[in-house]
Amino acid sequence: MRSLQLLGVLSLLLVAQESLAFKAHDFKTCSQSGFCRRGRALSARAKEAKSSWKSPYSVDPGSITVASDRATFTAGVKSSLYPDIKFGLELRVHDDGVVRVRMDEVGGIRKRYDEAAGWALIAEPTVSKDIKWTSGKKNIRAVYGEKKENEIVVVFEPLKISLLRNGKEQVVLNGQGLLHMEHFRTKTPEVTHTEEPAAQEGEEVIANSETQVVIKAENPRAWFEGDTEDDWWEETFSSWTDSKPKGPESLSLDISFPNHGTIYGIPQHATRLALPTTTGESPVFSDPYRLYNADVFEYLASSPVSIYGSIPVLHAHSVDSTVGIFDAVASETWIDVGRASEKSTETHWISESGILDLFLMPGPTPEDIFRQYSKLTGTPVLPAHWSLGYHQCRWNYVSSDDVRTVQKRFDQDDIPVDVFWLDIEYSEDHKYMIWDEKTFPDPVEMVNDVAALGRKMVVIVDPHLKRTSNYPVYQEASERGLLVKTKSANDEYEGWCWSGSSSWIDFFNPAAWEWWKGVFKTQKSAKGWSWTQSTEAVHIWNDMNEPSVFNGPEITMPKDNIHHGGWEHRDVHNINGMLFSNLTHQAVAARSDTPKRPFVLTRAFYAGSQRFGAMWTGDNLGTWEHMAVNVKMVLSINIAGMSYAGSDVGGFFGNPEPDMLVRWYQVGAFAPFFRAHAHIDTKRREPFLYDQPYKGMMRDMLRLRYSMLPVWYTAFRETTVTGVPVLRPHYVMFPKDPRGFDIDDQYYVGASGLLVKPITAKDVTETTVYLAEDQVYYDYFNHFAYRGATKGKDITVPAALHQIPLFIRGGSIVPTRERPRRSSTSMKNDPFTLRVALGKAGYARGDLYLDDGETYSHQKGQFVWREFIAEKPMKKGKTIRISSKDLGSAKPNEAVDGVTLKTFNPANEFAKSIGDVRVEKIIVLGITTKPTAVRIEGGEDLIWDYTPGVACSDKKEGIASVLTIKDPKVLITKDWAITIQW
Ligand code: MIG
Repeated sequence: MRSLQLLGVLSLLLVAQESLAFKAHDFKTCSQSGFCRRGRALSARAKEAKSSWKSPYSVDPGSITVASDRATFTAGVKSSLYPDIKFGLELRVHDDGVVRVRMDEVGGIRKRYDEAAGWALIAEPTVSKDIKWTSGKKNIRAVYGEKKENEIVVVFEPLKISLLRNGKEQVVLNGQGLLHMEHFRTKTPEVTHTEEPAAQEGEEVIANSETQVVIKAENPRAWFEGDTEDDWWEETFSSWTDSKPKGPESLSLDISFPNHGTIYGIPQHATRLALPTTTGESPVFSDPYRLYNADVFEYLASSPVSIYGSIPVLHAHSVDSTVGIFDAVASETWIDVGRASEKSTETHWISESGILDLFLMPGPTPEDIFRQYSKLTGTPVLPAHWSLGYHQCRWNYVSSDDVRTVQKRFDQDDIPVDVFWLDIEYSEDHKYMIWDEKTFPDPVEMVNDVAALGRKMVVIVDPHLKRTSNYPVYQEASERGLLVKTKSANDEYEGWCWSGSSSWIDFFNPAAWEWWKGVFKTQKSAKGWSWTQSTEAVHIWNDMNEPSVFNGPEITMPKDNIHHGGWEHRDVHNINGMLFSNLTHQAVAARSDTPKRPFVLTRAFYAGSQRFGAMWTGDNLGTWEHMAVNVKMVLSINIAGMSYAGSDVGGFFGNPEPDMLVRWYQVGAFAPFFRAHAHIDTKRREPFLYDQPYKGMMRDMLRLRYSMLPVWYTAFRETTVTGVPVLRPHYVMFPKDPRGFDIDDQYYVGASGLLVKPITAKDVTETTVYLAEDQVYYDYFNHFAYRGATKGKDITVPAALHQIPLFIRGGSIVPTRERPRRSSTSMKNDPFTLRVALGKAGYARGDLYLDDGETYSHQKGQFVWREFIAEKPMKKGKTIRISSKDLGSAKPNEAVDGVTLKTFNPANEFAKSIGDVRVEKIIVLGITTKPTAVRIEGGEDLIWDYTPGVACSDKKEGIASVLTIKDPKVLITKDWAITIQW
C-alpha cells in the first residue's frame, strides 16, 4: 500500500521535474524579452552616437508648480518626438532627505500601474519642512540637509535629475539620455514601407517576424526608438503567446553613480555581493540582472538570471559616501551594470510596465541608507525566539510516526532542535491543510507530541489550490470570486502545479484577506472552512509563490492574466509572492486570543517582505559552489532589508559527503535562519545518522548556535529598530576601507563584535581572514589574540573540518548561554556566560535583549535590555570595572519593535519572571597582569582563575591572558559591578 503510494508520488515527480529541469531555454534572456531588447537597443544606439546623442525628453519650464508644502514640485515633461504626448514629473523631498521622483503619462489612452509603492511602503512619507525649490531658466534646484550638504537639481533640457552631496554628483538620472517611457498607443493596422531600414552597424536587429511592422527609415523617431515595432503588440516565447492588450508601455532609465565604483543589492541573484558588470569592455555577465520572480530549477551558482524574489534596491558605495536607490516597480525589470571608470558606475533599468517611482536615498553612510530604506518599507519583524533555533526539514517526513521517531532520535543523541517541518506530502492529493489520513491519521496528537517537548512544527501551504469539489479551500475561494482570472477577466485561471489542475488566490483582492484569516482559525467557524486539524504550535511555510506554474510561460502565470482592479499579472508579478506571505503572516497571528508572533517562511519576496517573516534561497545544489554563493546571497538579502534569511543546509539536491554536510552546518549556524532541508530523492541526512567524528561536529555547531541565541536575538532587536541588518559585510562596518568593498565571505553578526568566516571549500585546513582595523581580535575558541592594522591585514587562521573561524572583536562583550539543551524553550531560565574581549584601549561593551520570545508583550514594555561595560574608571590601570546596567530606561527615545521606551520599567513582569537568572561565568580576555583581587563592588571576593598571556594592549600576537570569574552570582536583570584589582 505504502509503496504503491510512494510510486505514485515518484512518478508525478518525474513528470513534474522533467518539465521543470533548468534548461536555459525555459527562461528568457534579454534578447528574448521584447522590451528588454528594445531597451538594450536604445542604449546601443546611444553608445554608437556618442556625444551627438541627446535625450528627447525635456521639462516645460512654464508648467512648473511648487506645492504649498514647498517640498514638492510638479512639471510637465515632453518628448520632442511625440509633441502630443504629455508626461507629468513630480519630485518630493522627504523629511529625512530622501527624494522621490515620479513620472507618469498624463491623459494617455490607458493608465499605467502605480500601486507598487503602495504595497511596499509602510506609510505615506512625510515631506521636509525645510525645502525651498528655486527655479531658474535652465533648472530648478533645492539645497538641503543639516549643513546644506545635499542638493537636488532638475535640468530642463534635456531632462536630467542629479542628487549631489558637497558638490559631488551622487546619483544622476537620464545623464546618458536613456529615459524612455513608451506611451500608450493604438495599434496602426498596417504601415507600408518604401525601403528596407538599414541596420545600424554593430546593432543587433532581432524582431519577431510576425508582428514586425517596419517604420519608414526617414522617421525621425527611429534614431531613438528603433525602426521596427519590435514586439509591441504580441509576443511569443516558446509555445506561449502574450496577447499584450495594452501594447508597448516599457520604461527605460539610466541611473549613474559618477563617484561610486562599487554597487550592491538588487537581490535575488546567485552572484557576488559587489555586483559584477553586465556591459562595457569585458562584462562578467552578458545579460543584465533580471528581476522577475521565478522558480528556476537548479539555478546556476554564478548568474544574473532572476530567481525567486526581487528587491529593487541598490547601494552605490565609495570611500566618500554611500547612496541608495529604491525603484518601486513590480513588473519584469532588467538592470545593466557598467563601469565608466574604476570609480564610477552606470546602470540602466528597463521595466515592462508601471510608472516611474524612484526613491533616491542620500546616505551618506550605509547606516543612513538602512535607516532611510526602512523608514520607507519597514524594518524586519522581530522573530519568535524559538524560530532562531534549528529547523529540521526534508521533503518529506512521511508520517506522524516518522516525525515522532525523528524527534526521539534527536533527543537520544542530545542534539538540539526546535522545529520539525512537513513538506507537501503530508496533504491529501496536495490539497494543503487537508491531512493525508493514511499517513497522518492523528495530526493534532502529533503536533501536541512535538509541542510537549517545547517544540513547534512548520507545515507547508502553497498558493495553488486544487480545482476539485472536495477541497473546501478551493470551493470557497471560487464561490467568493477570489481567484486570479484569465485574460478574459471572467474565467478562473487554471494552471498545472503539484495539485494537478489548480487555481490561485488573488491576494490583490481585499475580500481574500479576511477569508484567508478565517481559513487558519483552529476553531470551527460559522463563516466558512477553518483548519481545525491544526494547533497554535503549527506555523507556515509559503513555497511556490512566485507564483510557480508548471505549465506556464517561464514556469509562472501568463502576463495577461487579470488581478483585482483589472491589472494584468505583468504589472504586479514581483509583488504577488509578498502578498501571500503578508496575508499568511496576518492569518497565523490572528489565530490566538493572546496574539503570538507568527513564523512564515517565504520563497518569493519583494521590498517590504521583511515585515512578514523569513526567506530562504530556494533549491540550492549540494555543491561547494552553491554553499559559497549562498553565503553571499544571504548577505545581499540582508543589506536589501531582509535580515531573516538562510539557505538549505546540506544543499537541496544531492547527497552531500559528511565533510560537506559539516561545513554546511557551520554556514547554517551563522545564518539568521538555520534550516536543514533536502529533496525527496535524497538519502536521509539528519545529524544523528552519522558516525563520529561527523556527528559530534554537527552537534557542536548546533550547540554553538544555541549558546549564541542571545546574540542573535539581540541583533534582531536592533534591526527591528534601525534596519541595520543582522549580517554586516565589511563595507557596512568599515565604509572607508576600500580593501573590504569586495569582501563577501566573512561578516559580522549584528553589533556583537563576532566576526565569522564560514569555510565553503573541501579539505581546507587553514584560511586567511581580513582584519580591517588596528584592533585585537580573539579566536572565539582558543583565545588566540590576533592584531589587525590601520591599513588592514590578512591573518592566517586554522580552519580544519571541526573548526569555523570565529573571532571576537576587541572591545566587545558577548553574552551566551552554554548549557546544552534539547530546544531553545528549555533555556529560558539558564544562566549566562559573558565573554569580555578587551579592546586595545582596555575597554569593552555589549548588550543583551530578552523578552518572552513569543507574544507581543514586549511592545508593552515587558522585556529586559542590559548594557555591559568593562572600563578602567578612576585609578588609572589599577582597576577594571565590569558593570551591568539597564538600557531600556537609559534610552527613552529608542524603541523596541517600534514602541518607544519612555515609560519603560526595568522591574516589569517579564523581568521578574527571570529574576533568578544569573551570570554563571565571566571570561575576561586580554588583561595585562594577574589581578590581586576580584570582587563584587563594595562586597564579597569572588573565585577566579588566571592564565597569563598576551594583553589587549600588546602589539604581539599569541594566546591571550584569560581571567575566568566563576559563578559571580550576579543577576542578569539587575544592576551590578565587579572590580578587578591589582
Ligand atoms: O517544485 O514542496 O523550494 O524546498 O521541498 C518543488 C517541495 C516544490 C520547492 C521548494 C522546496 C520544496 C519543494 N518545492
